[in-house]
Amino acid sequence: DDGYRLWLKYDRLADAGQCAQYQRAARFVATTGTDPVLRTAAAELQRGLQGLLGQPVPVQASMGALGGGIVLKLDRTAIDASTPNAAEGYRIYSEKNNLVVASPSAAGVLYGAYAVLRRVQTGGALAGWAVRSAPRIGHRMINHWDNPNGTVERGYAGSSIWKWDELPQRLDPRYTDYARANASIGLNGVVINNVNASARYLTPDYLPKVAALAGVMRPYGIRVYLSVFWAAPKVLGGLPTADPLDPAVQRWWAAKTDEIYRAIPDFGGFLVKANSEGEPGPQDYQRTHADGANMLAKALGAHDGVVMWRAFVYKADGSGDRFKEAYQDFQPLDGKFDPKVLVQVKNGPIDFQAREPFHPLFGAMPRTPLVLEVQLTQEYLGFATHAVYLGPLIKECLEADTYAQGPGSTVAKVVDGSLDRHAQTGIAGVANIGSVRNWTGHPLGQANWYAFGRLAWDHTLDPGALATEWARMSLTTNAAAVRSITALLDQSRSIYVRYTTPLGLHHIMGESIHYGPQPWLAKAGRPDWTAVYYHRGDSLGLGFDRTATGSNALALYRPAVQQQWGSAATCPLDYLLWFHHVGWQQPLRTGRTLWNELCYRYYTGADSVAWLQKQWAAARPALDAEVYADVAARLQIQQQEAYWWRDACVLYFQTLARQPVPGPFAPPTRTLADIKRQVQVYQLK
Ligand code: BDP
Repeated sequence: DDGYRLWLKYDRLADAGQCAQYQRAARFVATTGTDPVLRTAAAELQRGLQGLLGQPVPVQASMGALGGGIVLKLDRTAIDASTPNAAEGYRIYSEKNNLVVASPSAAGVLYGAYAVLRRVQTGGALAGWAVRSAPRIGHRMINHWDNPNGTVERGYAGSSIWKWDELPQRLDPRYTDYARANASIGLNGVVINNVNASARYLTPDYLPKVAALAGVMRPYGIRVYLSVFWAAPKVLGGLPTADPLDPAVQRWWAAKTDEIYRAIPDFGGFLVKANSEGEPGPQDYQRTHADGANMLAKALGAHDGVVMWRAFVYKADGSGDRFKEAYQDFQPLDGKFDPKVLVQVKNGPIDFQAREPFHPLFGAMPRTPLVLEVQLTQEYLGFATHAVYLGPLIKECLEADTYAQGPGSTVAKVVDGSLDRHAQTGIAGVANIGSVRNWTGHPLGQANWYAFGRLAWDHTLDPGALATEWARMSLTTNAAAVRSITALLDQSRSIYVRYTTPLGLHHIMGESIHYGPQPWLAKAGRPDWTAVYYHRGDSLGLGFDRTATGSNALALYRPAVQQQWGSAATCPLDYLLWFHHVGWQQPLRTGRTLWNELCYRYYTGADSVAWLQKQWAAARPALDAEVYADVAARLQIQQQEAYWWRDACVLYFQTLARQPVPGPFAPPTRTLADIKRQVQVYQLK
């Protein structure tokens, strides 16, 4: 198995009894009409069921007299209209010996069709099955960081899947399979290019190419969006400025937007990274992010599209606490954005670290719809060599309580619009997808794409259950094997945190590449790109004091949150060094001193990779040999690199703490100099 089919494998079910039951319930698929999305739903069901059940499943217009089939139908009353995103919801129920999949929209029927397939793939009964489901979040997006030259920023799975030189004439079949995969997990939007955007996509040369991709996505209920380069009116329009308040600039964007909609009538809208990491933006003209976003919203005019404006900004000079900067720029703009604007906020205040506290903007901008952005590509999580299942990370953020309107004001409720009654809502995952045959490089990385989509649909789902679902659909139906793979996935992120950044350490990875450890990094392009800026280690202790005696970033949160994290004595250890500078000899509530606890976590974390390997080995008899070997080899690399992280961090922090490695752990056999040499290799051009 080369992994290409993802979770849409549809191999013949092994259990003959079960198969026979499904066969009786899936003799045909009935649907009428010519709607392309409805046609997709029927075709996907046919394809999936024929594979799983090994019998012909004709698509027909009538349900016949005897029943025993699956009926797809548009029905405005299928989902209560007051349910958020009701139009995309589906209802599945039995009627006259048929299973009916009904929705107010063809896209909803498609999602229901995939739910039927998932049900069969995971062994649930079809007879008597009744379910109603609507997505809790409206814009469920994949953000590609793909460049026009085919590279992918922070991509570890080959090159871009988009072949610009072949478009629009040649449509790689992979585009369709990509659309199928997204639709099957409920995703409905794709930003096809990098936030560090090229103006190229907006040219008359490239718009037909983008339109061709949109044409592939459309029958799967997916809309295409573009990241835009803020200075495009200068680069493409020959204007002297990109000032959002300049009428010529406004006219340029309005005309460009009309041109896009002529080519792509269902174009989704714009994603913008402005005044961040060297990208131009409205602040270049002393305008605010709201001025910029609102200008684009006006340009969209009557078109059905949105602006997703990123809040990932931090001061160009690296002064201050980066933790606070997006908040300082954006929070005062709450209430100033056009209704077509959503502000897109990363899960944490710094940058996709293995564990971050939730971003303080969540709960602080009640009048602005906030899109949650998470990173599926493992930029800071070991690329495609470390197994890190992100379900728990995403869920941890969604469940974090902002206390914005008292207890229970979770990030999920901010994002799904229920807390502040927003109709526009969104969630975005930065793609971990590339041109390699198995899409994600690490075969287990597929689970991150999968879990993201499922949580985007319903954030109340359990990440462990999603891991099980994914493993069953993608790897094996053997129950014991699925259990050990689920355990592996479920624990993988917390193990990664332990051997890389325990106790709330963050941003101590290799310079620019963001791979491997480099906690000693003290000089970089700017202070907030170093490691010492974040860990603040010295002879006394370790950690960034973000309380009132330090940067006071903690004050950005509600009092109840401040109380939770505000005292080193009571702060959960997972967040300790995010907020406190703690003495090396300070006893923690585990009974160990900070230094000993740090060592304890690095050592046990690194050793736990052996446990991951054991889980994988236990599943071996039930796994495809090719997939087994691939993951097993990657786990070996992970083991080796976990020791690398451990030794680098223990040895470096030891130069500050001046304490021995506590028993029963043996001190590293290599020296810090050995490790630094190894890290330098990654910094060579
Ligand atoms: C950082 C990445 C950088 C991205 C940036 C972003 O290192 O490549 O451009 O995020 O999100 O983590 O804009």
